[in-house]
Amino acid sequence: MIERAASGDRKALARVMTEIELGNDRISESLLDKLHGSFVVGITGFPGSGKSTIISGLAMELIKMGQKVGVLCVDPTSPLSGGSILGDRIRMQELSRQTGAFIRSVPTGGKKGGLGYFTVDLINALDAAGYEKIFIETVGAGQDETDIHNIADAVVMVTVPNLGDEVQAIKAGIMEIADIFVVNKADTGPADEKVKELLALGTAGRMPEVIKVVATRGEGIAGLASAIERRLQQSSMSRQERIKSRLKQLVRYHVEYRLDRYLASRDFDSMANELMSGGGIAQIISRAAGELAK
Ligand SMILES: Nc1nc2c(ncn2[C@@H]2O[C@H](COP(=O)(O)OP(=O)(O)O)[C@@H](O)[C@H]2O)c(=O)[nH]1
Ligand SMILES: [Mg+2]
Repeated sequence: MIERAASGDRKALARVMTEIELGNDRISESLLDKLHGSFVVGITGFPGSGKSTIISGLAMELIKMGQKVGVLCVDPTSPLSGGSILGDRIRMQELSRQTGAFIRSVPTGGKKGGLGYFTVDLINALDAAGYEKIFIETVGAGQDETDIHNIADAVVMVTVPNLGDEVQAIKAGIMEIADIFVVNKADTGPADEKVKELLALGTAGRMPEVIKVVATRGEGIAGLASAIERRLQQSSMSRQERIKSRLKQLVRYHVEYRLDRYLASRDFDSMANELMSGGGIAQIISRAAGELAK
């Protein structure tokens, strides 16, 4: 299945991803000697800011140049409410018909930090299958959403005119939030003011890159594509270092996954009793740690 996925079989790739999401570690492990070290680009911003439309535009440009592009749409909503996946599907309809594109939505499954527990494994699956650029669409304005910064080689934050609130959020730490800012929907309001506002948050040492875009008309997409490309080429990390740095996150996520599940399922009542009747804390924890690895 892995071999077929790596050689371009899309159905096999979809099955590999399903296995990953079911928590099949063997599958995740068998990808490791097939990684190329693809570039990962995070696209973040409020719902409705135009992330999916922008990714569509960017990906179509890359596909025209002969690249293979993977897209992971992280969906923070609960499976019960159905999520925003439908909207993403519609926005990316043209893209999804391209043989050079592979789009997948990823439930967060309750993980904190903005991404799902198995996102790095899914990146690896796309990487092993030869997708050289991987976009991750994630909802947020920076603060509650730290994962993407540890995983992506470049982060783009999408804002729109007439939305003042998030500038305050950005002020908290502009440089940590994104490498590139997009003022999308420049056709709907005072976009130049918004650009100025964002630029004003820069410091002498580091100015943010701000790009005006009308994603629905494709305006500014080429400029954004080259800004992202510049950013990726500036990175001093080698392919091997990119792979390694993502694997560090993979291990963290898997620990988090098991820990969260453990905490949700355990009978802490009996542990409290054990503690009261003289069981040591370290003893209880070491038994818990043993169970985590199972
Ligand atoms: N007027 C205008 N509408 C846009 C633009 N970009 C996206 N939209 C619309 O905004 C809505 C949300 O876009 P979408 O890409 O789904 O946003 P997401 O939730 O951030 O992924 C859709 O109806 C898009 O057609 C733009 O540049 N101008
Ligand atoms: Mg979307």
